[in-house]
Amino acid sequence: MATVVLGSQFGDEGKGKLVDILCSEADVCARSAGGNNAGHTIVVKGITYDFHLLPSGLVNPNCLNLIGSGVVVHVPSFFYELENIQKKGLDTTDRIFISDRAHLVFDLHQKVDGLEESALGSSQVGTTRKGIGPTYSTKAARSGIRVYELFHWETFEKKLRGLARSFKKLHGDLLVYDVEEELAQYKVYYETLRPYVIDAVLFMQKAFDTNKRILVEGANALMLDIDYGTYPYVTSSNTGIGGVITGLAISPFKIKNIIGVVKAYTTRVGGGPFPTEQLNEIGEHLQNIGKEVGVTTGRKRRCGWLDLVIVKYSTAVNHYTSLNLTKLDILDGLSEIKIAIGYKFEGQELESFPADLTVLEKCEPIYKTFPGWSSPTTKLASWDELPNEAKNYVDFIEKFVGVPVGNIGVGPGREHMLTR
Ligand code: 2SA
Ligand code: GDP
Ligand code: MG
Repeated sequence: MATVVLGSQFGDEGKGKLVDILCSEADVCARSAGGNNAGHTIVVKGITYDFHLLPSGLVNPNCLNLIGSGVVVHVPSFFYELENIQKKGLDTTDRIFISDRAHLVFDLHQKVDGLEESALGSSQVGTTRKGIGPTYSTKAARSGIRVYELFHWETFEKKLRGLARSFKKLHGDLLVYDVEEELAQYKVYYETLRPYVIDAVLFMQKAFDTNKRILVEGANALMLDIDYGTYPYVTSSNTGIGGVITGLAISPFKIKNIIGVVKAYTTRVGGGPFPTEQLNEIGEHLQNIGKEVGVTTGRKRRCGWLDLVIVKYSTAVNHYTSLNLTKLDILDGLSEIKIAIGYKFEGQELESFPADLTVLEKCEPIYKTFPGWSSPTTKLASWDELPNEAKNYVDFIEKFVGVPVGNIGVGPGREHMLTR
């Protein structure tokens, strides 16, 4: 059976930490979508690991790791990240595999990502510039290049040259790119990548047939989903449960748990609507105390109050079976804490989260105010030890969303997770 961990807000909820904890009871950790735009930080025994493209299951020595068919792979970043974690002492031998059906992200895509963003002027999406959008675009336009194609050198070379020519036609002199340089790099990867590439459909089929415990590590989050997020301020993949099923060829009947990771407040990186954003000292406080800085790009994350309209909508799309509330400790010491429980548009309360961004931009959140707690929660070892005000905050979230909160994060380390 499989357990799936998904981001319920705009990303950076703390999925990596939960995945690492759950990997002690998993045989396979798999990524289903996205690429090295993701940034998952894991802190184990004082060592910090940052994962981007690689699954976080690599921290656990008994876990096999799969980069699934729905993922887009920038090969230089794959090797760079692998070397980095090896230097930190992780043995990755025979524990990381890439689907032969995954698409390749080229330096070409990354350059085009930058150009497309610049062309948008003030309505920039604020992408990570890792080439994710252009790669999924070429995939949908059927001119993308899949991992296995690298091993058919002549066709590969022809296709990459063709891709470069068509982007050059679009962007002219603005595109500074040398196809020969990229081809020369891939001549090397032709040999070095081969041992990692597998038929991921067969791999997953065998894993299920032999009752392996599968853990799926979601990347990004539901509000960045290409279909259900705040389009066009989204990433270019299905970051929700749909992407897990297509990206890994998992039977929906084999998914036992879908854990929605919910940060105790809200953050967003890049552009796009954010109804509960606090452009004031509260936002700055959350940003500073929560150390809200992008793991991939180093950008400051925008911060605001918890928005349960979003978490409820996200639950309606992803069907969480339980929630992991994270970073509750960051709210320690605030005299009062707010939660958005509804939106008002032109004086009327909306029934659900709107698709129409022109409506969303004009929505006024309806807040419920909670008393804060003064004592620190980070060193606490159990739910019972939490201050009553913190327990009330968690209880309210659980009741409002209608999904049990199974775990509560009170610090970045593995040990900072309370079970309820
Ligand atoms: P892209 O690069 O095409 O996927 O960007 C499109 C939008 O998706 C957002 N996005 C993210 N949001 C939060 N966290 C992400 N990962 C990194 C992190 C981000 C970073 O863990 O901190 O380091 O800045 C992530 N990746 C993509 C992005 O901001 C755009 O709004
Ligand atoms: P992800 O993208 O969802 O995996 O989240 P990130 O790793 O990008 O961002 C979450 C950050 O919060 C990381 O630096 C984690 O180490 C940290 N973190 C996770 N859970 C907690 C928690 O409960 N409390 C605190 N203080 N930090 C946490
Ligand atoms: Mg992140």
